[in-house]
Amino acid sequence: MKTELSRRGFLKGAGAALAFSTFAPVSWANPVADGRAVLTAGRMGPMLCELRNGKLVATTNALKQTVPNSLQTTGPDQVYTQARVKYPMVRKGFLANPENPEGTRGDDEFVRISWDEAYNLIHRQHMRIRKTYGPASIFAGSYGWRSSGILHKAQTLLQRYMSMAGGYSGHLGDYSTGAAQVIMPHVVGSVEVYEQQTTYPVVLAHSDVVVLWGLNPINTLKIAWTSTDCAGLEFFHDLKKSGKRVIAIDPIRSETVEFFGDRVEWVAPHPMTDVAMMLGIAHALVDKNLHDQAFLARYTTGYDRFEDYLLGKDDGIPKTPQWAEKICGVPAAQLETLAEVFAAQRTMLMAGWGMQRQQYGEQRHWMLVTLAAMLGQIGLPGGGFGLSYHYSNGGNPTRDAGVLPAISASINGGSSAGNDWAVSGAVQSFPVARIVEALENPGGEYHHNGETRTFPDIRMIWWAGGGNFTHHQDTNRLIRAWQKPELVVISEPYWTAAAKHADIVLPITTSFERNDMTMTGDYSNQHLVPMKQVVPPQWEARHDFDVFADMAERLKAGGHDVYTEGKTEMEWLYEFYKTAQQSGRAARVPMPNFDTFWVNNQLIEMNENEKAEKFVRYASFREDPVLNPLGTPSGRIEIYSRTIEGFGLEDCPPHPAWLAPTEYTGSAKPGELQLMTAHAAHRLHSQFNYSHLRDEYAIANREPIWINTEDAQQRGIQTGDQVRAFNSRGQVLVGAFVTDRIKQGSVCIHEGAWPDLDKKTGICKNGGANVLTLDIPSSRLANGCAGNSALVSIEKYTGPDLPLTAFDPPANG
Ligand SMILES: Nc1nc2c(c(=O)[nH]1)N[C@H]1C(S)=C(S)[C@@H](COP(=O)(O)OP(=O)(O)OC[C@H]3O[C@@H](n4cnc5c(=O)[nH]c(N)nc54)[C@H](O)[C@@H]3O)O[C@H]1N2
Ligand SMILES: Nc1nc2c(c(=O)[nH]1)N[C@H]1C(S)=C(S)[C@@H](COP(=O)(O)OP(=O)(O)OC[C@H]3O[C@@H](n4cnc5c(=O)[nH]c(N)nc54)[C@H](O)[C@@H]3O)O[C@H]1N2
Ligand SMILES: [Mo]
Repeated sequence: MKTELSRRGFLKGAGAALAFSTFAPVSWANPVADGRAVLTAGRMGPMLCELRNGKLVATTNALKQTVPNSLQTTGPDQVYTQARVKYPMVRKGFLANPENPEGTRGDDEFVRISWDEAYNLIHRQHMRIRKTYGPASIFAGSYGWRSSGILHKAQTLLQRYMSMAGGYSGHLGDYSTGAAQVIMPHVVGSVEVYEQQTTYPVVLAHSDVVVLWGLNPINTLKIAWTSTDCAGLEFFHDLKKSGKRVIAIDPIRSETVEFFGDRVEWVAPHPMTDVAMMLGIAHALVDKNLHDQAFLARYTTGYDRFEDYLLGKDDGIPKTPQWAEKICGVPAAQLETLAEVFAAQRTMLMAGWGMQRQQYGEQRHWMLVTLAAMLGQIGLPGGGFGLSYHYSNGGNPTRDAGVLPAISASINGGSSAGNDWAVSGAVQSFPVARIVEALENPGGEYHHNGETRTFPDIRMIWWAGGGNFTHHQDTNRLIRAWQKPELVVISEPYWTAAAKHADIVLPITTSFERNDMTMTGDYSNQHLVPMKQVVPPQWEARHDFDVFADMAERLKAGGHDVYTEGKTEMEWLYEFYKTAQQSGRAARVPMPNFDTFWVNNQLIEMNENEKAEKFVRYASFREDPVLNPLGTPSGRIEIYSRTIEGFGLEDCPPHPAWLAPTEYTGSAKPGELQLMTAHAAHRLHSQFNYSHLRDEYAIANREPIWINTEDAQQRGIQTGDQVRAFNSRGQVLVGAFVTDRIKQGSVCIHEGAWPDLDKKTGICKNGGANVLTLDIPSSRLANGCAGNSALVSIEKYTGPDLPLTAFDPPANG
C-alpha cells in the first residue's frame, strides 16, 4: 500500500521545492518562513505546521488517514501552553544550602536563576555526591516518552553526559510490558511484544475471527515510539469493512469497541481475571476434544503438566467454564461458545498490554500463548496470537529502507579516540518500576528473573524526558521516597508535578523548536521524515543536547567538544542522513542529497517488499521445529518451564495459573470498586493534558471517572458530578461519567492526569490515577509495573470548591 500524502501536504510540498547545491549548514538551520506549511513529525506521525506572523497556529496530519488522530492537533498547545518552564529555576531551600538543603521538595518556593548559575550549582553538587558515594548513587535511568527524534533524545543525551562523568545507575525494562517482556523469552524465546507481527495484509486475507483481547488500538495506535506510519489505524478500518467476525474482550466498551459498532461482539470480564477466563475456554476445548493434540506434541513442552492443573488433577479444582464464570463474570455458556468458535475457524488472538500491567501480569500472556497452542494455529497465516497489533503498527510489513541511526549514550566516533575520558555506562541497573522500593531500601536484596540483586543507594536523580510523577504508582509513597536524595534535577518543557517536586528545573525546548529526523513505523521503516524547526526556542528554553554539552565542559576543559564530537545539530543530522543513504542504496531507495532533502522538506517513502508483506510469525518454526527451533531451552513453546520452576517463586509458578490478586473484584469489601487505569484517547500518558483536547474529555473541569450505571445509582452519582475516589493510599477529585460502557464493579480513571495535590486536604485535584494505585511488582520474576491493580471507594464530592492548579507554573515561574 503506497502512502498517499494528504492533498494539502502534496501541494505545499511541491511548491516548496528549491534547488540547493552546496553544503550550506547555516541555511539548513533557519526556521522556515511564514506562509508555508512546514513538515515535521512527532510520536503521532508526520505533521504539517502552519505559521502565522511567526507563530505556530495549527498542526495537522501529513499522511492521508481515514481514522482521525486528535493528538496531531496539539502542536500550538505544546509550544505556547502557560505550563511551559520559561527559565532555569531552583528551590529556595536548596539554593540557601545546597549541601544540606532546607525545606521540603514539592512544598517550597522556586527562584529564577541564570543558566550558568544552574549549571554550576548542579555541577558542584554532582561532583560532591559522585565523589562521596560513587557512580551508583547517581540515578540517570530516567524513563519516559521524550519527544521523537534521533538526535534530541533526552535520556540518551543524559546518559552520554553521565558516562563521561564516570557512570550511573540505570534501569531495566519498561513500564509498558515489564511482565510480558520477561516471561515471553521463557515461553517462546523472544520478547514478542516488540516484534513484527504476522502482517496486517495476511490477517485481512486469512483470518476468519479476530479477537481483540484487552486491545484498544483506536487509542493506542495514534502514536508510535519513532513516529506512527498510520498503517495500523487504516488496518483496523479495513478490518471493520471486511465483515470478519471480531470479538472484543475488555471490561471497558473502549473507543475501539465503539469504532466497530455493531460489527463487534463485546465480552466484558472483570479486570485481572483473564487467566481464569482463558482456563475456562481451555477446559471447554479439552472437554469437547477440540484441542490440537498433534500441535501440542510437536511444538510444545509441558502441556501434560498444565493439563493436570487444568483438569484439577493437582489441586482437585477442575478449571471448568462454570468455575471460570464465578471469577471472571462471563457466563460459562459463552466461554464454551468461544472455545467452539476459536477452534472451528482461523482465529487470531490479538492481546494488548493493560492486562499484564497488573499483579501476576506474567500469567496473562503465558496463558494466552498456551490457549493459542491448544488451538494449533500458531505459524499459520492469520492464526495464532499477536502481542503487538495495537502498538507502533506492529503488523505493517517491513520496507526496504534507508534506515537512520541515532545518537548513542557512549562517546564513539573520532573524537573519543585518543582522549583520556573514563567513559562508563550504567554501573548497575534495577527494574524500572522498582524505583521507589530502591529509594526506600538502599542496598536491599531482591529477586529478578532468577537473580538475586541489590538496590543502589541513590543520592542524586536527574530526570530528562519522562513523567515519573504521573507514570509511577502510589504517588504519595513516591513523594515520601523522593525526599531521600540530596539532589533532584528535572529537565522539562513543562511544569509537571515532577518539576514541581525537584530542586532544580531546566527549561527544555519542544521538538518544534529544533531540527531532527525520524523514521516512521517501528517495524515498517515506512518513511524517513525531516523534523524541521518551526519556531525559535521559547523563553530561555535550551535543547537537552546543548545542556549536556555545556555540563560536559564543566567536567573538564574540552568536554563540550568531546560530548558533541565537534559537530553541530545540523552536522549530526547530515551524517545520520548519509548513513541512511548507504543502506538506502543497498535497498534501491532513491534518496536525494541531504541539502536537497532538507530544503525540500518532504518525507521519503521506502520501498515495499513483497516477501515482507506475506510475513507469518512462527511460519518457519511450524515448518520445521528442529531446523528452526525457538530460543527456549527446549526449542519449543514452553507451557511448563523448568527454568521458572528452578526459581521457586510463589508469585510465578512454572506453568500459567490463576492466582487471585491482592486487590481485585474478588477481594473487594462491600462498596469497593476495582480501579482500571487505561491509556487515554487524547493524551500520550501525561503529555498534552494541558492542551485544548482536555475540553473533549474533562467533566466538571476534572479528569473523568467511568462508573457503571448501577454502581453510580447506588451512590447517588450522576454524570457531571464531582466525585471523590479514595483508598488507604490517597484520594482524587474526578468528574463522573456514568455509563454502561464499563463492567459493573469497576471504574476507570485513565492514566496520565498531572498530580495536583491540595496542600490542606491531600486530595489530588486533577484526578491522577496513580495516587490510588498499588506500587507492587507484577511478581518477583519480572518486577513489572502493576499500575492496573487497585481497589477504591467513591462518593459524590460535597466539600469546598478546589480550584485546579495542575497547569499553573509556580509563583515567579
Ligand atoms: N497506573 C498506570 N500507570 C502507568 C501506566 C498505566 O497503564 N497505568 N502506563 C505506564 C506506561 S505503559 C508508560 S510507557 C509510562 C509512561 O510514562 P512517561 O513516558 O514518563 O510519560 P509521559 O507523560 O509521556 O512523559 C514524558 C515526559 O517527557 C517530557 N518531554 C517531552 N519531550 C522532551 C524532551 O525533548 N526533553 C525533555 N527533557 N523532556 C521531554 C514531557 O513533557 C513529559 O513530561 O506510564 C506508566 N504508568
Ligand atoms: N493515545 C495513546 N496511545 C498510546 C499511549 C497513550 O498514552 N495514549 N501509550 C502508548 C504506550 S507507552 C503503551 S505501553 C501502549 C499501551 O497499550 P495497552 O497497554 O494495550 O493499553 P491500555 O489502555 O492500558 O489497555 C488496553 C485495553 O485493555 C483493557 N484492559 C485493562 N485491564 C484489562 C484486563 O484485566 N483484562 C482485559 N481483557 N482487558 C483489560 C483496557 O480497558 C483497554 O481498553 O499504548 C501506546 N499508545
Ligand atoms: Mo508504555
